[in-house]
Amino acid sequence: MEIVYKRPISLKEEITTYCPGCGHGIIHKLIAEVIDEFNIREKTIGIAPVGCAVLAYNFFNFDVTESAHGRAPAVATAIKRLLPDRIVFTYQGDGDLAAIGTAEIIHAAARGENITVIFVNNAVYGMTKGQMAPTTLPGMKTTTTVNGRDTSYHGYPLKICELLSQIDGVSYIERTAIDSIQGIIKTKSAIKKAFNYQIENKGFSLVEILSPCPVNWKMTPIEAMKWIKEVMSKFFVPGVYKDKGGK
Ligand SMILES: Cc1ncc(C[n+]2csc(CCOP(=O)(O)OP(=O)(O)O)c2C)c(N)n1
Ligand code: SF4
Repeated sequence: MEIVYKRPISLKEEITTYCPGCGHGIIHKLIAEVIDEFNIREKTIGIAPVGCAVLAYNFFNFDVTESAHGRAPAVATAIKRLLPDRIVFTYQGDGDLAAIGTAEIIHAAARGENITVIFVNNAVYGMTKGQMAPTTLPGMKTTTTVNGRDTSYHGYPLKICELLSQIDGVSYIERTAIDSIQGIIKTKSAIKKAFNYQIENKGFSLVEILSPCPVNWKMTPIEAMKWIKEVMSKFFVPGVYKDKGGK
C-alpha cells in the first residue's frame, strides 16, 4: 500500500499534554516535518521554553534542552556559537519571549545570531491559566483584565514582528496564523524558510505564529480559529516583515 501520510520521524509517539484545539501540537508537527525534510534531525538542538510547551522535549525526537523563563535566545546563542554546525532553534510563547524574555530576544536579534526563533503568540499566559500577556489585544478579557484590556491602564500590546524588523541584525521575520489549512501550509513554508536561513548562515530568523488557546479564551476550538481570522489577525497582521534575501 502506498503511504500518503505518516508521523514525522522528528516527532515521538507520545500522548500529548496539550488541550484539545491547542495550536502547539500543530506547530510541533510542522517543525518536525521541516526537520525531516531537511534531513537535519541528528544535528538539530531545540530550546524549550517555560510555558505550555515546557515539555516539548517529550514530543520532539531530537535533542532539546530546557531554559529558564525567557532565556532561550541566550541559551541558543551559547549552543550555536560553541557548536556552529548544529541547527539551533528556540520555541517560545508570548509570555516567554515578549514579557520576561524581552531583553534576550532583542539582543539576540541585534547581534544577528544565526539561530531560528519560533514564536507562538496566543495572546495570553496559557500555562498559568490565562493572565494578560504583552500581546493581549485591547479590550480582550483575561483573568487579570476581567473587564477587558484597558490601554490607558494596562498599556498597549507589543507587536514583535514590527518591533524586531527595525533591528539591523534581523535577516528574516514573518508572521503567520494557523487559523485554516491555508494558514497552516503558509506557516510551514515560513518555518522552512527560517530554518533555511540558518542552514545557509544568513543570520537571525523568526516566525511569529498566531495560535489558538481555546481553554483560556473560553472558546471552542472552532470559535478560536475563527477569532484568530476575524479579530486577532486584524491586529497582528500576518506577512513578511523583513527578508534580507534567501530561498
Ligand atoms: C521565572 C519565572 N517566572 C514566572 C513563572 C510562571 N510562568 C510559568 S509559564 C508562564 C507564562 C507562559 O506563557 P507563554 O509564554 O505565553 O506560553 P503559553 O503557556 O501560553 O504557551 C509563567 C508566567 C516561571 N515559571 N518562572
Ligand atoms: S492552556 Fe492554551 S496554550 Fe496551553 S495547552 Fe491549553 S490550549 Fe494550549
